[in-house]
Formats: sequence, structure tokens, C-alpha cells
Amino acid sequence: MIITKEYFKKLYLDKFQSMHGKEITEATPMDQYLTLGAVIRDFISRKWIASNNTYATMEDKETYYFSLEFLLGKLMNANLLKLNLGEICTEALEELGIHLDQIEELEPDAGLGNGGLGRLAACFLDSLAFLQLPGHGCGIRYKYGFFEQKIVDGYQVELPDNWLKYGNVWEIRKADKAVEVRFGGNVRLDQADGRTLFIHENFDPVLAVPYDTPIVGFRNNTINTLRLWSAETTMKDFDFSTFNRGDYLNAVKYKYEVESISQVLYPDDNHLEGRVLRLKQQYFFVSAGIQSIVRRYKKHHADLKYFHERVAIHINDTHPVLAIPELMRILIDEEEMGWDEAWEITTRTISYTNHTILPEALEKWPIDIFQTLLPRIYMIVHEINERFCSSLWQKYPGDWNKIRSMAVLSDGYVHMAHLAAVGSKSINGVAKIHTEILKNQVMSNFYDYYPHKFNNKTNGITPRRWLLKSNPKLAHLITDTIGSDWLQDSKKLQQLEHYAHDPVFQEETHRIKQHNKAALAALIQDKYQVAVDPNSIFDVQIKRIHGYKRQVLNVLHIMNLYNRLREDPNLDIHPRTFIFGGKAAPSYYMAKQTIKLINTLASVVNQDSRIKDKLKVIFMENYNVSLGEQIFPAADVSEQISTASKEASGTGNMKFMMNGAITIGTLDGANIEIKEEVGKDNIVIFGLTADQVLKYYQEGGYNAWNLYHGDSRIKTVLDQLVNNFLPVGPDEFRSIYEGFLYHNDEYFVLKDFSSYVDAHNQINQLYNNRYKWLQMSICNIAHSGKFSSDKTISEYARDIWNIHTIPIPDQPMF
Ligand code: B1N
Repeated sequence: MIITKEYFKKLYLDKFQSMHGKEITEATPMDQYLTLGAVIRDFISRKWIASNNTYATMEDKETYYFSLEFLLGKLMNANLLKLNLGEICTEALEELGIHLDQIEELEPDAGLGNGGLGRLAACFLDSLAFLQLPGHGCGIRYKYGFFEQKIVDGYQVELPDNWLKYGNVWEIRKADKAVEVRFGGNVRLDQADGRTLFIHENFDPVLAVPYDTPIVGFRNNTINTLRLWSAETTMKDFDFSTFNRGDYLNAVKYKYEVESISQVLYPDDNHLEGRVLRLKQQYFFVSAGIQSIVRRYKKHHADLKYFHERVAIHINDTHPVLAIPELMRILIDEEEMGWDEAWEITTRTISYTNHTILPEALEKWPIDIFQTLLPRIYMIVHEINERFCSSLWQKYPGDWNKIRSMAVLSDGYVHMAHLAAVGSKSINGVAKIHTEILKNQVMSNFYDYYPHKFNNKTNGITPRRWLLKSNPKLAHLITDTIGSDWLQDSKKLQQLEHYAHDPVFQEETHRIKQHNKAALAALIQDKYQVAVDPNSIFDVQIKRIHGYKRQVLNVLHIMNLYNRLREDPNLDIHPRTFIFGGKAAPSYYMAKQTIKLINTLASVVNQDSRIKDKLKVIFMENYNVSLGEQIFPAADVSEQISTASKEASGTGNMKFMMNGAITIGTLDGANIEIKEEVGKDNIVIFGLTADQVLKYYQEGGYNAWNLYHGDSRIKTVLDQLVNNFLPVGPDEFRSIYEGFLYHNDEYFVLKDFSSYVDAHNQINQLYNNRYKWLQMSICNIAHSGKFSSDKTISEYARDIWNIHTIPIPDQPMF
């Protein structure tokens, strides 16, 4: 059915009246927004039902992607694009005096993730639906998403992200699909018919209620489901007998404790805080998710023997690793299966992605805490460990050290990555180098033992959000130049290579970049009252603030550049605008000081008229998905400067590339594959390699003190951190200074400094040759299809999950 503007208007007006019971002229912007959400939902719901019916009755497999984080961002504009309703909707609303872009602003970002790991999960859902693959998400419906960042006097301040305040137009509460999750208590053994029964008693029940969000396929009929679980008490569990005895406060406290499970996302990226509530969150959503998958399976299949032929469960890092013992529990305790058969099914169902090698992020839980909270699950983990260790003993008799290093239970802890390795059929890293480091260093014992389980799946990003939606002008230019096939197959972007030297195409690309830069400059002017020149080089580092990501290296280089400019205001460099964005974990002191340092430097540099506007520094507050959509298209230079070996992949690097920015980066994570794709002349690489870094670590580091005394540029900028050069107390940045000199520069910032300065000089020269720069930029766009999450997901589907394209038949619209 063709949807006309008139028809859309009618749908909108009818919906408005039925929802709000008043004239459209009385509508508040929020009324307008909620109405449009409901109209779009009506376009989705038929297809959604059809997708579910098709999946339920097919003889094929479905995937469930379990993740503690899904960083979706806004959905309204994305859904309109996918349903191909963007133009009609804009025009229809315009005639009703409503501006679509204004009401879209009212949508809060769904910020249920910290950074790369959570955004990857969102890109994967997008690609699953695009590829018409039956794959769904499973996670937690946090009442508060990732905190909102405010900058006050240069410091980060955290505010709660109350994203559900006005309701959520996309979700549907499914109260009838609620399940119970059990915590604490004890396990009593009993016998029946020669079987041992494990009876979990005296537990605290928590009701898990699912909220489903449709994941819309791009211009196809597929609607997959993101199921997020919310923790509630039932009336029956809400202890009114206590209440009646007058213990009202305890009854309320109980309710509060239960609901706290899905209250807030932990704001730690690449770091483990180790709170019991976090372990509760993990078991809560995993148990609810697996219970609902088994229940659904049993509706259509009699025998659980074939579960792994119909269901693939993927765990996004170790956070959902309790899926392994939970599936075992259900198969053994509830379905009365024997251990061996249950283990066979479980280990053919579950697959695992590792996202980090940072030791501080590797999850482990004290056994006593684990056992008290999850007594039955602990018994199962214990049994898994016993059996695994005895098979290790067969292979490595007498090698206690090796066995201890691989055990699931050792030194008083449950080692989650070990549990994941033992209980999954597949273990993958997220970029080639990362997988190699896993195989040869971090998990080498497991690689020796299970070589067949290891594989690489380089991350990817969805071109629908990160090009089509965020950079519509560039998307149109591409379609005008090579046709629209790239929207169905991102590899086709490669055809742009033929235009890399074409002056007309170059000029168009340049014009669009300047347009995007002007838009960002206007935003900066509006928010921070700083004038930045769209003709300057926009050099951008947006990502979580972390020692290994080395924002401080960027800062030291800027300080050095500033020193050179003050010495010689006529220094022949192209003007630069350094743009930062990112949040620090609230308890990560050094990361918070880094934010203060950037803002302090910005306040000095931006006011210094001597340097003739050749240098500006901007810290953009509250970096999130929506802000990213405005920044990536406006970037000239992409800062990917992690200490080599530490950034598992990175995905921001791919978003920049797809929008035509040139990477300045180390040979780390996916930067290496970006270099392979674009060639060494279309990227600027500097610094130590991963091998060199790992070698230094083995040798106990390098001598930072010598570098400080041997390189006057380094000495000057480090001294400026503590000598009143910056308008703060002399101790404000002492900890950063001491990190370099007294704690031996853990992240090799000083070691890579000189090579980083050279790389920036190279960037400057390249940019001054506009023809060369645009050719590089186009080459980057052309090769970005390699980093489409469509490609990544096709590989997961083929190599790990064994799921297939399932087209959904056309549906009558209403
Ligand atoms: O996952 C991304 C990668 O592109 C990044 O390189 C990697 O740093 C990121 C504990 C993490 N690894 N580990 C986390 C997040 C939250 C948390 O509580 C660890 N994030 C990454 C996608 O593969």
C-alpha cells in the first residue's frame, strides 16, 4: 500500500484525538511527539506479529544476544528511515504546523550502555533485522541509564538519567510473560525415583517483567525484539502479612530492595566494581531470559534434546556468563535431564565474545558472596569446575600450576572468563590483533586446550545510523554518484574509489564536510560561546575517558603546540580545533582529573589572542549517541591513540572513517585492519607496536625519567602541569604529573610523545594539500564498508550461530 501525505495526516489526527481527547491546536510538543510515536508503532505492529509468528512456526534456529548493555540512542528518526516514511511524515506534519526535527528532539536517548560494548550490541540488533535474521536482544530495563554529565568549573558532575520520565513510546510491557527469579536461601537434597532432587528453598523471589521493543529491519518486513527485564515485587510477595502486623517500613524496604535490581546501569567501562548488586543484575536478567526462551521452545517442541538446534545464545562479554549454569539448572532440575546430556546441549548453545584484556575488567566474584546469593547455581559451577579440572588432569597430569591457572574456582574466586571458555562452543575476540593476543597471551592455556573454539570477529558499525541517518548529505551524494545499491550492500561503497581523484566529487565531498563542520561550530557557539572556525582542522577524540585511551597524550601535544605558537605566533600551521568528548567513571579519579585538565587548558588557549585563533580546544559536555551523530560527520581527524595492545577493537574509529575523517592512530585494535584496508598512505600511524609494549611490560616498563630529562618539549609540558602555568592550584594536576614520573608512565604516553608530534606534523602537511586530503578522505569512506556490522553479523550468523535469512511475508498495513 502506498502511503500518501493525506493518509498520513489522517492517521496522525485520528491518533491524536483518541490519545489526547482535544483539538490538535491544543497540542503540546510532548503530545505531538507521543502521538507520532504511536502512529509509527501502528506501522510496526502487524509486521512484528508476523515476524513472531514466522519464527515460532519455522523449522530453523533463532539467536538471543544477551547483554547487560544496549546503547540504542534515539529511535524515532531511525524507525522512520527504516520504514521509508521520513519524507511523507515530514511533509504531512509540516502541513499540521509541526516540525518533525523539533519534536524528535524531545525523545530521550536510550542510554542503556557505557560505550563501545553497549553500542556494538545496538549495531548488531540493527544488522540482524536488516539481514532478515531471526535474532533478538535480552537485557535489563534500567530505570536510570548512563548518567548525564555536566561540567561545572571544569569538573565532571554526574546527574541521574531519568529517561523514562515521560514514558517510552517504543516499549510494550508484557505482564503475562513475567517469570520468577530466585535469590539466596538454601538447597535441600531429596530422592525420588532413584534421582537426586535439588530443592531450592527459603529463597527471595523477584518478579522479572519483560518490556519488548521492536527492532525494525531496514525497508523489509522483519521486526525483531529487544526484551528488557524489569524487577518487581508481586502483590503476593509484597509481604502484607508483615504489613498487617504493622511492620510497614520493612515491607516498603523489601519492595525497594527488589526494585533496586533494575534501577541503574553501572557506569564502569573496562572496569569491574565488584558490587553484589551487579552480580544480582547479572543473574536476574540471565535467569529471566533463559526461562522465557525455554518456555517458548517448549510451546512448539516436545523434546529439549534438540534445543541447541533451535536456539543459539550469545553472551556479550562475561557479564551474562551465568547463562551457562542457569541453562544447566533448568535442564537438570526442571526438565529432569542427566548431567552429560544437559552439558552437551548447553555447550552447543552458548557462544562468548571477549571484549577486553585489561586485567582490571576481568570479572571474578568471591566464592562466599556468590554461593550465598546463588546457592544452586554455585553447586552447578562447582560441578563444572570439578569435571573440567579432572579432564585437565588427564591432559596435564601433575601440572598443578596450569590447572589452577585455568580452573573456574581458584584462590577463593569464581573466574567468569574461565566459566565462559569451558561452557561455550565459541570464543571470539573483536579485532584480529585482539584475538591473537587472546590466543597467544591472555587465554593461551585455553587456546592450547580448545584450539577449535577460538575465532575472530572484527567489530562493525551500522551504516544506517552512522552514515545514512547522521550524515544525510553525504549519503545522498554517494547515492547520486554510485546508485543506491550500497544501502543493501555496504561493500559497494568501494566504487567510490573511482571518484577519489575526481575534482567534482572531491569538491562535493568537501562542501558537505564544511556544511557539517559549520553546523557543529554553531552548536559549539551556542553551548559554550566559543567561536571555532569551520576552516580549521577539526581534530576529534570522543570516547570514554580512560588511562589507556590516552586523552592525556592528546593534551600534552596540544600544550606543546601552544608553546610553539606562543614562541612564534606566525608559525606556519593550519589552524586546529581540538574537540574532546567523553565521560569518566564517577569513581575514576585520574579520568576525572583528565577532564578538568582539558577544560583548564581550553580556558587558557581559547582566550589567548596572541596565537591568532590558530588553536582552539573544546570539551563537549555529555557525549552520547546523539551527540556523536553530530560530531562524527564534522570531523577531519580521528584520534585513535590507545596504548598498543589495550584497545580490543574500537568502533568510533570506524564511524569517523565512514564519515571521511583521517585516522591518526597506533597499531592497536581495528586500526590495524583500517590501515590494511585503506593502505598506509591513507592513515597516519605512530607509536610503539603491541609487541613492543608487551615486551616492555615483561621487562618491567621503561625509564620515563630519562625521557623527561632528555626531551625539552616533554620537560616543559610536564612542568607546566605543576608550575602555575595553568590557572589552578599547584597540586591540581600533580597526580597526573606523578603518574608519568613516579609511577613510570603505565600507558607509555611519554614514550610515544615524539612520534605522536611527528604524526601531527604530517597531518598538518597533508591537510594543506587539499587535493591529497580529499583523496584520502574519499578512500576512507570507500573502504568503510568492510567495517559494516552487516558483514560482522553475517559472519557470526554463518560461523557461530548457524542461523539463516528468514524473509517475513508482506502484511496489509491496517
Ligand atoms: O568493547 C568494544 C571495543 O570496541 C572496545 O575496544 C572495548 O574497550 C569495549 C566492562 C566493558 N571492552 N570491555 C568493555 C564495558 C563495560 C563493563 O562493565 C567492560 N567495553 C569494552 C566493543 O567490542
